[in-house]
Amino acid sequence: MPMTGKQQNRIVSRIKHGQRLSFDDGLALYECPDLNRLATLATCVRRRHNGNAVYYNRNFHIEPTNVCVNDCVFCSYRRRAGEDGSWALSLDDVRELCRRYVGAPVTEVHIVGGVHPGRDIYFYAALLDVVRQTLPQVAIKAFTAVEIDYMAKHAGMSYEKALRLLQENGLAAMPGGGAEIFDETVRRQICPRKTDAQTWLYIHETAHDLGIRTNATMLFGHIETPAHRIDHLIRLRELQDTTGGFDAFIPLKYKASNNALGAVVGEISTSDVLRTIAVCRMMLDNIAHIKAYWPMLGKDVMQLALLFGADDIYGTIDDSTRIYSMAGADEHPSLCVPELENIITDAGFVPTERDTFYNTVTK
Ligand code: V47
Ligand code: SF4
Repeated sequence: MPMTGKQQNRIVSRIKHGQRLSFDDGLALYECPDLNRLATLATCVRRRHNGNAVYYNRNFHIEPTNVCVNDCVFCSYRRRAGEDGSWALSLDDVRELCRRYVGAPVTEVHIVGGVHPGRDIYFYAALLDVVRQTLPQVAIKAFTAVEIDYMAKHAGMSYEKALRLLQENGLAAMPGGGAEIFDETVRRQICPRKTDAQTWLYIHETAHDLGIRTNATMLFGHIETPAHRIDHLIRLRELQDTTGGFDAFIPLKYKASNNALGAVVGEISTSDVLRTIAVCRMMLDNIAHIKAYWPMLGKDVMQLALLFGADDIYGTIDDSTRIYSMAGADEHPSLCVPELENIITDAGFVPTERDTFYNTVTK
């Protein structure tokens, strides 16, 4: 049902005064026929958090393996051990990969992969140590809560002990993957074996308590409804009220190529993507940054996303991430700094290089 004039006035007034939006407000925003209106409102919120800055960082990815014990139906990336197209990097492979960046101005390495049944927390602690020894200046953002869950259970450790061990070996921050959609009925259908919502949130809470900053994601545009998305955002907002440990939120648009779910659902339109980014910006009043993840959105939509509340266009990723290319995005995602800066300037914002913790990097 389209939003009434009264509802619209209430939401506009709440946004102007920096007041929290309710579940119903979020749903009403999804019904708003006027996309320009959403852009204006989301921009009002983004300016309060970030002024005119649009952030980027210089990073690269390591994907240690695509072998995974889970079988999420949206995943194009996962393989069984030994299957064609599977990989599992050794510690020497990781060292070799890191050596390519010695002396390069990267400030972050992002490490995410599948949940390999043959690799335990001690392997991953050693992997962190290899990265730290090879690139001591680079902040390590590694392992989704799903990977941590498996490592801890496999080692019979509490999440706190597991996270401490990884932290002692160089873990500085955690990416936001594995959150998907928290609603239990949707989760059972799209990722039945994955860490449940409560555990995902608990692992992030534990990380925050240990001083490990984290991100959060939401995989949208598959079988979920707007109500499921708003519920997801509110669960994150509640945890953030308690810990303040989330730095950024990344709405991830579902890509339909080469995965089982793609046989049943297609991909949503650009206007639905932009609407969702705007609603995320408005609902998550206590998370400072919204990332438009360009390897998944493409460069043009990423630039449009800046007008719908996003303030971070992620990094200068080399062609090292395969999660999205295997799901139908660009084959070799890579953007250089002048290109990133032009995209930001052309959209009317100020390019700002950041480190993992959103400190400005001066050139
Ligand atoms: O959780 C998997 C998603 C995530 C598909 O924290 C898909 O800075 C779309 O953690 N279509 C992992 N998405 C990626 C991740 C991440 C990405 C960017 C930035 C950060 C950060 C973290 O990739 C998974 C899942 O939601 N994903 N398959 C697909 N077909
Ligand atoms: Fe495994 Fe991640 Fe793919 Fe799920 S999305 S099957 S956890 S690699």
